[in-house]
Amino acid sequence: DELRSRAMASRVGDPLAAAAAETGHNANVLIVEDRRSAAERLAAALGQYHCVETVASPQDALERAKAGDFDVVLVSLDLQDYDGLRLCSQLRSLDRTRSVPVVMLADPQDRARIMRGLDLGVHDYLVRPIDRNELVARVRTQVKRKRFSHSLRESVQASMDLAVTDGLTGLHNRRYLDSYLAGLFCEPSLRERPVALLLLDIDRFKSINDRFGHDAGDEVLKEFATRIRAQTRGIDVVARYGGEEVVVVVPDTGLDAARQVAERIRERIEAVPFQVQRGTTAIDVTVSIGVAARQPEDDAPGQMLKRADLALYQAKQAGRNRVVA
Ligand code: GH3
Ligand code: MG
Ligand code: MG
Ligand code: MG
Repeated sequence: DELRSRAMASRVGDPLAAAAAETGHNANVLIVEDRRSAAERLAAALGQYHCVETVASPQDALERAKAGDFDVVLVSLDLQDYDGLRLCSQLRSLDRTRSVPVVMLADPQDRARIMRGLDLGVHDYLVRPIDRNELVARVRTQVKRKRFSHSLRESVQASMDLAVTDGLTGLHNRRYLDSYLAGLFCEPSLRERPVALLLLDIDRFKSINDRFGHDAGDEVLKEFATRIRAQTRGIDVVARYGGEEVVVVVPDTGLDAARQVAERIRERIEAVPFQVQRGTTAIDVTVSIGVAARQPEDDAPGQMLKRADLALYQAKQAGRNRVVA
């Protein structure tokens, strides 16, 4: 739910940020201009709407652009002893500055360089003498464009996260697990490597719901996920497989090591009762775990899952709260 509401928030947006993005005001603007009077005129015009910083040398410009969080950079094409176009090209190609719009400040005889700049991906240009209103308008357009593409990227990312994440536990979801497992059997480099899988199922979870309510059951599931994650490595994939079932994929691991991981998880679930309803209720929870490793003859993840499921069934039959491998 938290993930979902976070995604919603970034899509709907913070109203203040949205308003600023719409007007294109209050941006951080970097001006690269070594003629003092020209630099002052530009700063005065833009300073009404934005936070402006001025530098005179291309070295300072690169340093500030890499370190700072600028929404737009204005570059004079005729810097002393330096081709401003080269600076534009560097700004466009460096990872740290690539997403910042660049506007060239050119002289009327600079047509050829303006064309080359546009070819390099420079976003816009202004020809001297620079009209104040046009300057303000063009900077604003670039700021809006940058903010829009930034928020678009964030909301696309949020939707992608949602598509592979379980809303209740924050674990990966079944869809993610399925494609991850499929990858282990497709990629030639991965086919040869050992991999094992744990299938975990909370014991008598129905009765936890019945005794303490569905919301308490949800809290148990979240804590269950947290404890599993605490006992696994970064490269292990932990996914919610079904209601109260979780799959852990342990790459580069054989059956014995996987059994030890499972035993450690089982122990950590049993050892400390789950606190729910703001600490007012403590619930004893246990888990049964089936473990399986990839066999040389396996050609699809379903076979390994089926063996883990069978092992889980045996763990339940044998009295629950145990690991069968
Ligand atoms: P066993 O030891 O055999 O696994 O018994 P069990 O009660 O855990 O097994 P069963 O599969 O019969 O019950 C699982 C229950 O999990 C039933 C379902 O209502 C509950 N459940 C599934 N998803 C959720 C959920 O998201 N939240 C809560 N609170 N309960 C869920
Ligand atoms: Mg179940
Ligand atoms: Mg069951
Ligand atoms: Mg169960």
